[in-house]
Amino acid sequence: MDAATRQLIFEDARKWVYQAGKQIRDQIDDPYQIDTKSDANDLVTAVDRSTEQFFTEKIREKYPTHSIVGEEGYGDKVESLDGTLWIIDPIDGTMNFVHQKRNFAISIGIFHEGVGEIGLIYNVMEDVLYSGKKGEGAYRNQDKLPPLGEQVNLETSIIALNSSLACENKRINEKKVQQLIKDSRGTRSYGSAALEFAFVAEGIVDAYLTMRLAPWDFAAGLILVEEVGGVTIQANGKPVNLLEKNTILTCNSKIKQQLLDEYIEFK
Ligand code: 2AM
Ligand code: CA
Ligand code: CA
Ligand code: CA
Repeated sequence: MDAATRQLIFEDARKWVYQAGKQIRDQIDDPYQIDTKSDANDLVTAVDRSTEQFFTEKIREKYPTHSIVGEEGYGDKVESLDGTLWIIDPIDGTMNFVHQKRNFAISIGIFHEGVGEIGLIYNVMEDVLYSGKKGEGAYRNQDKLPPLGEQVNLETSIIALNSSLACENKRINEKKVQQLIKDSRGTRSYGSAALEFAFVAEGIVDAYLTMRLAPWDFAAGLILVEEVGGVTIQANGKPVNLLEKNTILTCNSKIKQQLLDEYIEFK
């Protein structure tokens, strides 16, 4: 994608993100329907749905040849990374949206022929937009984010992870995760994968480890993290797949190998 095209799409995407965010803020205290999806704690609301529909309508009108993947199913059936693809999570952190009325984000990643071109993560209630364009750096509102630090080590790192990783489970060795909790400076759980990615890009968290994220949870985040020199991989060390669920490790490159070698072990 050439820089001029990227800029035009970026400006539209950013405009729509701000509009959608304002709509959400304006109705934050209104009643809305809450349903569950895969289990009783997997929530979805009418606001998730209407926000995704807002984006799909805007994109289809302006960019009819582009494809869309959205969590709530208003996008297309996408089976390849051909062409220009928008990957959308209308509300990332729905549980926070419902219970806290804050700490949730709109997340949009835009890819061209499988290459990450534009990432937008909007913390709606704080009105903070993290944005990035391929090769042009990442921003927090108007401020350019500096490259991630070179002098990072695990002992002084803050690691974002879901506490369930430290509980007995079938997938990964929880003892190693418990050791990671002890060896790192501290851990955090924000409840929005997109914001956790944004915090890695901002350098206020040094890594984020999580199981089973869908493409809309990490599409924007991986572009932002890459723009500040960080890495995003599957927790088994393989490259991420944009069309499937993935385990995810996104972090400062300096601690990647140590995390993979010493703290992440699949059963
Ligand atoms: P969501 O709010 O868009 O569903 C919560 O730890 C984070 O994990 C959120 O970013 C949430 O995204 C995501 N997530 C992915 N799969 C989930 C699931 N089955 N149930 C709840 N949260 C899920
Ligand atoms: Ca969801
Ligand atoms: Ca999500
Ligand atoms: Ca969501």
